[in-house]
Amino acid sequence: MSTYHPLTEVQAIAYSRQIPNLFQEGSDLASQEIGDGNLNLVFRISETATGKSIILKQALPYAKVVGESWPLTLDRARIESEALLIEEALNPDLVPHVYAYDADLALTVMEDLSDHVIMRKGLIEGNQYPLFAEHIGRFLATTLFFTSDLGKNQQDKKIQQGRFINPELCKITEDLIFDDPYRDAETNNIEAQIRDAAEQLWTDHALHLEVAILRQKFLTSAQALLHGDLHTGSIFIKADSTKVIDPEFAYYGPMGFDIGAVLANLILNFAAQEGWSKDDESRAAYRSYLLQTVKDVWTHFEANFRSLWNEHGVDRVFQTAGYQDYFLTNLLQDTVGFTGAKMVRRIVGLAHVADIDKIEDAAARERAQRLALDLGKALIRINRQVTSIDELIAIVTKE
Ligand code: SR1
Ligand code: MG
Repeated sequence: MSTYHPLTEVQAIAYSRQIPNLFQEGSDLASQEIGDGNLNLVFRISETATGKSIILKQALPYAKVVGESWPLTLDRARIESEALLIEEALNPDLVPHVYAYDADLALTVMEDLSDHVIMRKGLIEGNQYPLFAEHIGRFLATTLFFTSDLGKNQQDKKIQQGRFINPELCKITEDLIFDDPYRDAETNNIEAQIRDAAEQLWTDHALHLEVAILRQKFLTSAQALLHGDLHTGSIFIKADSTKVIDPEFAYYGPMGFDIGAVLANLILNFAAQEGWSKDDESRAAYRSYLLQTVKDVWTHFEANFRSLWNEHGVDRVFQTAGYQDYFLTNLLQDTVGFTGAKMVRRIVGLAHVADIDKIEDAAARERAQRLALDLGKALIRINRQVTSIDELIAIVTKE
């Protein structure tokens, strides 16, 4: 019989006491539920005497953002903990360490990263992270390459894929990103001031064709083990360190979906500068930093990925002259398309981003929303024609 129950702050302390080799027996422990995401409980447990702390992340059997009317599998906690272990083995410096996983409670015990900040918050505050592009480019290249048929034994890859069949979480993405924004869906969350722009989306048939092609890739293209929800709220950061968290949406999917998630959230913040920058000069400077980061993420990713392929490729046929270039052009195109789709969903879909929603001035917020929507649509429209990252940058600069 399952012993699952959502923990209280007090129960989280009792649970932490019985984890071996963490806290001193009988020491004073403090507990705080700090989860601000859409789905889970997150407890921070700290030992008063030593300052030592851990995180307990527990899945709820429903989507917290909507309520108990939206049941959600607890198996996502297993998927998250297994994905973190795979990611940590490939990039030890770029993910939190997992101390333990409890299947009965759907709970993962992991390293506390409270000395970092959530990157979305850092960007909203106008901070710059010069090492981020190198870190995330390496994370993406290593994780995507070594879990794909390019870098992993292809029989082992199929077996691993079986552990990451994640139908319920994938369904959320299929609906919220690749369907609902393009029709008058009940789940949509559209501010009245941009209703006209949302309605235009619903009748844009050329756009719908591109979204259908992207949706098909999301449903069927099992290229690599994805994080599955790699927005700036899934990244902890400080000047010299980047940590990717929260891979509960992990599954085998198209590589461009993860890369696009990173780029989309940088460009959403670019649009949000309508509300955050104090004057034209600071707006231009911060936007230029964001766009340079977009370009650098792709450049670091591509350089790392090509070098891994050249050194560790497992497939003789994939070493055929010209195939690597063909693959990377297609991947860039997918990335551009998924970037656009991930921007559109954050403006008219169920789950928005604080970068834009927290702009208090309604007129500035509307400008940011319209800009993000226009950029997202432009990227979706152009995706299958792009051949260099500079074309993506040119579209964002031009809109
Ligand atoms: C019901 S969950 C809404 C969104 O939150 C997650 O972070 C994913 O992006 C999902 O689409
Ligand atoms: Mg999350």
